[in-house]
Amino acid sequence: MRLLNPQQEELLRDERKIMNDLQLALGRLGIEGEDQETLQQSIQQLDEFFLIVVVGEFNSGKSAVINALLGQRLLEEGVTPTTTKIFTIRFGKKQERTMVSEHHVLLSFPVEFLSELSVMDTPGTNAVIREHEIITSRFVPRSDLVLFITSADRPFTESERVFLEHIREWGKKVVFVVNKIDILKNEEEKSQIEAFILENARLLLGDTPTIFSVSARDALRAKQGESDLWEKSRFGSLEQYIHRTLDEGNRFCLKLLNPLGIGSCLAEKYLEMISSRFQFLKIDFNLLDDVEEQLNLYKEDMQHHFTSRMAEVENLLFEMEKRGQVFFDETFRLGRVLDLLSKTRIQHEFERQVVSDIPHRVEAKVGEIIHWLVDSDLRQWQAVIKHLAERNREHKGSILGDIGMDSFYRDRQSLIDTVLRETRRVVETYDRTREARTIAESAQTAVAASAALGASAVGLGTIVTTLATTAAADMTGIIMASFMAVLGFFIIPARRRQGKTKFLDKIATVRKQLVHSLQTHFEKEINRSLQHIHEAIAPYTRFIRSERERITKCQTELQSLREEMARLKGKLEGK
Ligand SMILES: Nc1nc2c(ncn2[C@@H]2O[C@H](COP(=O)(O)OP(=O)(O)OP(=O)(O)O)[C@@H](O)[C@H]2O)c(=O)[nH]1
Ligand SMILES: [Mg+2]
Repeated sequence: MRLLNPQQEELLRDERKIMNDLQLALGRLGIEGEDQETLQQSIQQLDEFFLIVVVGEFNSGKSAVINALLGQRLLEEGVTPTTTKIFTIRFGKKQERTMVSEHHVLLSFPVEFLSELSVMDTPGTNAVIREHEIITSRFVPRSDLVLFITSADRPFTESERVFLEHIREWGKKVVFVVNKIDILKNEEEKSQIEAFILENARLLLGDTPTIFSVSARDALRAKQGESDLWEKSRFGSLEQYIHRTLDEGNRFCLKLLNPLGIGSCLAEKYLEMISSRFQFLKIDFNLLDDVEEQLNLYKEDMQHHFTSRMAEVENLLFEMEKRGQVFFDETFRLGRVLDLLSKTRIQHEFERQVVSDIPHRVEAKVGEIIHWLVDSDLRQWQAVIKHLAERNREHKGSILGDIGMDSFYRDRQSLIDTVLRETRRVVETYDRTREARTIAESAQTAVAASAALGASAVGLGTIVTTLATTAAADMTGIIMASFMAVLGFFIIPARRRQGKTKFLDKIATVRKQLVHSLQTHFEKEINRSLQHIHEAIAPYTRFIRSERERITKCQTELQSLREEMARLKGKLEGK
C-alpha cells in the first residue's frame, strides 16, 4: 500500500499496535502454530498488494473468470478438477512462473489491471481430491476480498454453504459471482438464480451480498476478438466493481479489515477456550474447597473431642481435691495428735488416700487422646485420597476431546498423579504405633506435666508433714502448760485451714498447668497434621491458583483487544 494520507497512516499504526498486542497475548496463553502463523501472515500482508482470492467448487469457472479478467488464457481450465495448486497472479514486467512452495505458484504477468491488486486462483472445493479444499482453506485467511464463484448450472450447493460459513468466521468480505450464464435459456432463469443466492447468502452472512452474473467464457472470447459477445457476458459490471468501487480508499479499508477479522475470530476462539478452562478450574477449586471444609471439620471435631477428654482429666483432679479435703478433716484432729507426730506416716497416708492412682489414670487418658489423634489423622489422609481419585476419574474422560491450547491439562494431570501417589504413600506406610510414640515423645512437656502431678503430690505430702510436725511441736509445748483446750480449739483447726488452703492452691495450679500444657501440645499436633496434609496437596493448589491468575489476565487482555478491534472496525466501516 502506498501513498497514505495522515489519517490512514494513523489507522494503520493503530491497527499494527493492536495486532502486535494480540500476538503477544496469544503467546502468553501458550498459543503457537497455525493460528499464530495466520495472524502473523495477515499482519505482514498489510504491506502487500490488495489480494482478491477466488474460491468456489471445482469446475465452477474460477480459473476462467481470472483468465477473462486478464484477457488471456493464463490459467488452465478443464471439466475435471483442474487447478491443483494455489496460483498468485501479480504484476511483473514479464511473464514468469516461480514455485513458492509445494502448493503455491507465483505467476507474474504484465497487465495494467494487476498494478494495484493481486489475484489468487485456488483449487476447487468439493472435489474428490479432499486435499484441494484443505489447501484452499489455508489460503483464504490471506484474502482482502473473496470472489465466490458459483456455477449457473448448480448455484449455491450445500458444500458451498459449508465453505462459506468457514470464510465468514474469518470476517471476510465476500462478493458472489454466478458464472456460465451463457448456458441459461432466458433472463428469468438468471433472476431466479440471483434471488436464490441473495436469500441464502443473506441468511448466512447477515447482510445483502453483492452478486454479479457473468459468462467468463464469453468475456474472454470478447476480449480476444469476438467483441459482440461482451455485452452478453455481463463481465463489464464485475470489472467495473473491481476497478472503480474498489478504489484506493475502499481497498485500504478492506485491507485493514482483513487482519481485524482474523484477530477477532482468534480472540473469540480463545476467549471461549478460556471460559471452558475456567469451567474446568472451577471443579478443581470445588475439590480443594471440599478438602478444606473436610479439614476444618476435622479440626473442629478434634477440638470438641479434646475438650471433652480434658474434662475427664479435670474430673480426676477434682476427685483428688475432694479426697484431700476429707483427708485434712480426718487427720488434723486432736484425737490424732500422735499420728500427726509421725512424718512418714502422714506422708504415706496422704499418698495412699489422696494421690492414689490419679497420675496413672491421667496418663492413661492422655494416651487415649494420642491414639484417637493418630486414627483421625489417618482417616483424613484417606479422605483426601478419595477426593483426588474421584476427581481424577471424573475428568480423565472429559478432557480427551479438548486439545489443550498449551500443556495445561498435561501438567495438571501429572501433578494430581504425583500428589495422589505421595498421599497414597503416606497412607500405605502409616504406622499407628510409631506415630503415637512420636507424638508421646514430642509430648514430653505435656506428659511430664502429668508426671509432675505425682511429684507435686509428693510435694504436697511434704507440706502436709511439715504442717503436722509444727502442729505437734506446738502441741508438746502446750501440753506442758496443760492448755489442751487452746490446742483443740485454736491451733489444730488453724493448721487444718492453712493446710487445706495450700492444698487447694496447689492442686488448682497443677490442674491449670496440666490442662494448659496438654492443650498447647495437642493443638500443635493437630496443626502439624493439618499442615502435613496441606503441604502434600500444595503443589496442586499452587498450580491451579497460578493458572487461574494467568488465564484471568489473558482473558482481560483478550477482552480489551476484542473491544479495540471492534472500535477500529467501526471506524473503518463508518467511512
Ligand atoms: N459454458 C461455460 N463454460 C465455462 C465458463 N467458464 C468456464 N467454463 C468451463 O467450465 C469448466 C471449468 O472451468 P475452470 O475455470 O477450470 O473451473 P475451475 O473452477 O477453475 O475448476 P477447478 O480448477 O477444477 O477447481 C471448463 O471446461 C471451462 O471451459 C462459462 O462462462 N460458460
Ligand atoms: Mg481452476
